[in-house]
Amino acid sequence: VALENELQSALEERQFVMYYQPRIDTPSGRIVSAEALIRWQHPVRGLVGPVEFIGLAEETGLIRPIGAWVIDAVCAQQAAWLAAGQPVVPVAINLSAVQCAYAGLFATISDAIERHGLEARHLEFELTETAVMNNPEEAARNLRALKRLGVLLSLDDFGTGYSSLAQLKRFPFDFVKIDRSFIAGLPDDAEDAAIAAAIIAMAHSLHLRVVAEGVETEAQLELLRTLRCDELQGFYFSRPIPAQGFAALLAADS
Ligand code: G
Ligand code: G
Ligand code: MN
Ligand code: NA
Repeated sequence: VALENELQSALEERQFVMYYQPRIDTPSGRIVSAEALIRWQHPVRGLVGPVEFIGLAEETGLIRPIGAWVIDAVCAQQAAWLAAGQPVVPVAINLSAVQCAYAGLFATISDAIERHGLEARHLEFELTETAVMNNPEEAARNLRALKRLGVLLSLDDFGTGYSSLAQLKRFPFDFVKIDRSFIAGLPDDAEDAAIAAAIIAMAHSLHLRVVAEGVETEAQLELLRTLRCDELQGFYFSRPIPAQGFAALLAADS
């Protein structure tokens, strides 16, 4: 209960902050997008990661106002970079199951885009297969409306749920993100390599681009390049970092 009360006041006291982790285009090595990841700057505990509070936020319904704050904060950041004439890449926002099943999700997102004078192509949304399949009808409605608006959509943590890519083809995804549990064993684990190769081949046959998450070594990068994985994300390139640091990385890369 204490943490729940604190989570409620965290929003009012502006204790949340967004970090950004770059995503790299495999052939060119350039930064082509970023994933926005929330952190809680707690007055006593210090920087708290999302695994410690997103679950509670989902259970208590606080994920809706927190999620709306995340969407607004990322839009405000993108608008500030554009206004400053800095290079901008699409930024991907994670959506939880509760958010994807919420009938007001589309309005929350389209209002924020409009309010900040952004274009839809400046944003991407990441959803897990579990989140989508939790309420497939509402998720499909939200995703189709978002796709018409022009945002990018990615299927996050792919391979950890129970659905097949063929089943998910009815949702308008642009990217599949291979879960980092399959990347960790590369290049030596033959089974993980076979799974990664199969996901990439099937995604490509369905005209989806593929992102590998959790890339930590040069050897993983080399294998993923050979497998024609389109984009890479992981500590090998950068940890999630504050907005200013990300802007500096992007400026140096442009
Ligand atoms: O950032 P890592 O650094 O710890 O993120 C852990 C998990 O928290 C990931 O599964 C990620 O999808 C989730 N997460 C991070 N930021 C957000 C957010 O803004 N909203 C939601 N719903 N989940 C997030
Ligand atoms: O579930 P989702 O993919 O949204 O979560 C992203 C999470 O993965 C964040 O917690 C982020 O900090 C973490 N992450 C990003 N890159 C790496 C990496 O190279 N290795 C590991 N172990 N975790 C990573
Ligand atoms: Mn994600
Ligand atoms: Na993921």
